[in-house]
Amino acid sequence: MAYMKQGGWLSDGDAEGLVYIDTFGEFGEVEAGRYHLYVSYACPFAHRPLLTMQLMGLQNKIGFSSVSPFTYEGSWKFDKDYPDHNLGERCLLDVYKRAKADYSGKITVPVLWDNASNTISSNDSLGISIWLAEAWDSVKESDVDLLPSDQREAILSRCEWINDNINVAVYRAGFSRQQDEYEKSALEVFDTLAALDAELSTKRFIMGNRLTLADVCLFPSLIRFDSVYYIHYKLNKQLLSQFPNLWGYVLDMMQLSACRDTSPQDYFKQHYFSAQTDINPNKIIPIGPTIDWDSEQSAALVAQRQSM
Ligand SMILES: N[C@@H](CCC(=O)N[C@@H](CS)C(=O)NCC(=O)O)C(=O)O
Repeated sequence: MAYMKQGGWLSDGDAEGLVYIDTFGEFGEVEAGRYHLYVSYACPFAHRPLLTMQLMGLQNKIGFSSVSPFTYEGSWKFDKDYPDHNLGERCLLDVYKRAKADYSGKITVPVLWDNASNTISSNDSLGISIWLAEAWDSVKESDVDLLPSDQREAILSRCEWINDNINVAVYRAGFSRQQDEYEKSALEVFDTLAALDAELSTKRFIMGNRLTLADVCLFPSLIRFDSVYYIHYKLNKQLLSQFPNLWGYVLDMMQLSACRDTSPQDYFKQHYFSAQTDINPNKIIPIGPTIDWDSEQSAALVAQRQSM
């Protein structure tokens, strides 16, 4: 496991006994141009604040950079195709070091950098998304309300459920080291997908007819399913595209530029298949699948969802 220990880099260290000193989590004032969001397009957790920002139309107020799909010494790096547009650093660990020279912990995305206080505001994907949805509501340039106050608690509890049963559950299956552990985790994922498919047969979004943070948490795992998780994590009982309601939901979401622009399938595959070498030691990137988001069949499913 790669991480930092009191400012030193351990590309393959034993994390036992590591004291995680995580002092991030302070957001400053809402100010255009002040913050920069670091993500990897591959990471479903980083996808949350990136989607939130784009769905709210905050692209002109908050910048973002994606790290390269390819890692260096087991950690996130920038390169000429995926540069750090804010600080010009070469690796994400340098951004963490700027914030805290003796940082101990993992170098994870997302990171929200505050240019005014010259530090990391937060590296917690849901925390950043909630802050964006609430604190930036009055300056947003779209009419979505991702965290309406009348449903706040219900939405956040749904986000937590989606996190445990989908977002993290697919990794549990994919990184299993025992047959029985894998089978149990993989079957749990498919039970959850079946339940969600049934749920979405009567409503367009998770909370009914409005798009909320619950969808911002669910969509990132679904959009990676057929191109990555199905083969890489051996979640191959069924393709997501074989669940009619879940697939219609994904196609419907993909009509939004915020979803389409932040879901590069080739990048997803480049990262997962090249970086997670425990699972795919030869780093072979599969040739498929080819997904046509705009076929006639897709358009018919989208029309059906949009009339719900
Ligand atoms: N608690 C974090 C978790 C994010 C996370 O797990 N990010 C992964 C990528 S999907 C990461 O950066 N991993 C790097 C590592 O573990 O070294 C959040 O939700 O914001």
